Amino acid sequence: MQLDCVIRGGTVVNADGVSSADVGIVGEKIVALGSALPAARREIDARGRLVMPGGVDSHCHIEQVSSFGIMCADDFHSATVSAAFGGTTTVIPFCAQHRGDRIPEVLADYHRRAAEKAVIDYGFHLIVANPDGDTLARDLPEAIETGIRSFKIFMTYDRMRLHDEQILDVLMTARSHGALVMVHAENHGIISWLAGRMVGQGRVAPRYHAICHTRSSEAEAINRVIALAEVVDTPILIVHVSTIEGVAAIREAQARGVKVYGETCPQYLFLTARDIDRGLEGAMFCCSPPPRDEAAQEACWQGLKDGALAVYSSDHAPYRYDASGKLPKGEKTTFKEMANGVPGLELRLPLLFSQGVGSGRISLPEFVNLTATRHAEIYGLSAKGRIAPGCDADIAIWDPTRRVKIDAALLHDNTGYTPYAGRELTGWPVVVLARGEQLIDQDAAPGVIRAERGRGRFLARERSDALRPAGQVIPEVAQLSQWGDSL
Ligand code: DUC
Ligand code: ZN
Ligand code: ZN
Repeated sequence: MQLDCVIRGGTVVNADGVSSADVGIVGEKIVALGSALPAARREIDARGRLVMPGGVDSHCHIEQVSSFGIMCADDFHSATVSAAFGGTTTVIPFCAQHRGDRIPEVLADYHRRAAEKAVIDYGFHLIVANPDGDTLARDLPEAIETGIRSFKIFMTYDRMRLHDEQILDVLMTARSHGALVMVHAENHGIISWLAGRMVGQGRVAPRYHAICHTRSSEAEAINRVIALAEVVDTPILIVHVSTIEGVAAIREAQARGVKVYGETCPQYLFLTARDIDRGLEGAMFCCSPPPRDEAAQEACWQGLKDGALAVYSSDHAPYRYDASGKLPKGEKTTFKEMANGVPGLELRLPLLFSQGVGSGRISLPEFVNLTATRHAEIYGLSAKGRIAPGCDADIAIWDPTRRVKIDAALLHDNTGYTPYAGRELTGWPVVVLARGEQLIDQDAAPGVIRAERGRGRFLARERSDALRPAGQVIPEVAQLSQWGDSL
């Protein structure tokens, strides 16, 4: 067979192991893995380099309006360009329903904007803020039919949060039609009550944000939503887990047989609340939940190691340090008014590689699993996240020795700063292919991306194993005959 491209002489890393192999590509697909593959039209020399699946970032906010009505700094072009430079070749951002929005219109709007601009492939999750009768009976099942197989729900934020009965409704719909429910788990009452007191006392600096979002608020909400998921035996995924207690609650539930997945993000491994404690500039480190302390970082690392946390995503939520984002009221902005979130699409992989693989905390296969393979498995993208015949040729070739000092000017998103400025990382993606097209070659053309706007494709996601109920209905509920098979 005439190969279009061979990546020759590299070390191929998959979630199940490391091997020395050439990778043969025809068109958009990987077709062969082996030694001494025949000459191809295009040859990429990967000697001394790691050949890894492009990252799959299953949690990022792109061209999305927050519940405060603030548009984030990246559109589908800048965000996907930034992702590609960081070695990520698939993203799953959110289509956000706000109260009063109709879901079909929300979806059409995001589809249109992404199709015009994305340079890498993308799926969508759907944020559900208004689970009324039509939404549950018609709009969510229809969205699932189109391959949007995950919903995000919030337990906090005045304009987004669902109460327990609404959460049960969404869980039941997800169970019946095959979707995963992602949960922003923080106790609203604790946070808003504390924030009200702080603001009343004139304590309005960013550091009070971290104080109001207590560890207990995360722990309570995670435990509560796990209890709700158990009632209807529906798999859930807790996003952006940040605390010792949160990781422990997920691990305990998993040990009981509950199907609950966890996610953590760079900000919970590499930042602490001390980063926020620098006056107004702390706003650049403010996200929800907030970074905690070294012990919490350790718990998150441990969770990634033992599977309590299945995936490591960016939660890229970019807001500029100006009136368009973090500081709507300039220097008078209180922590309650500033947009929540930090950028991370481009540095997600380099940070974990340098600090995780480089320090020996995680192995290369674990790195690939946490950044690509597990995302693809859980979110139903069987052609992504692996270097294997039949998979899409989405590949990042890494120079494991390249040292890079982080500076916002190096990055390609529109945030204008990075919380990781000044850090020295070792290991960097130098060549990036997406469905066989070489988008980036940092050796031949540093800082250049060759990718047509809109080349990225929408990915209708499959019904993955993660969506299958555990088969563990609590006995009292199982006896309710009217629920019968629908449970
Ligand atoms: N939740 C997120 O997942 N991202 C940004 C802000 C938030 O509350
Ligand atoms: Zn969230
Ligand atoms: Zn998020």
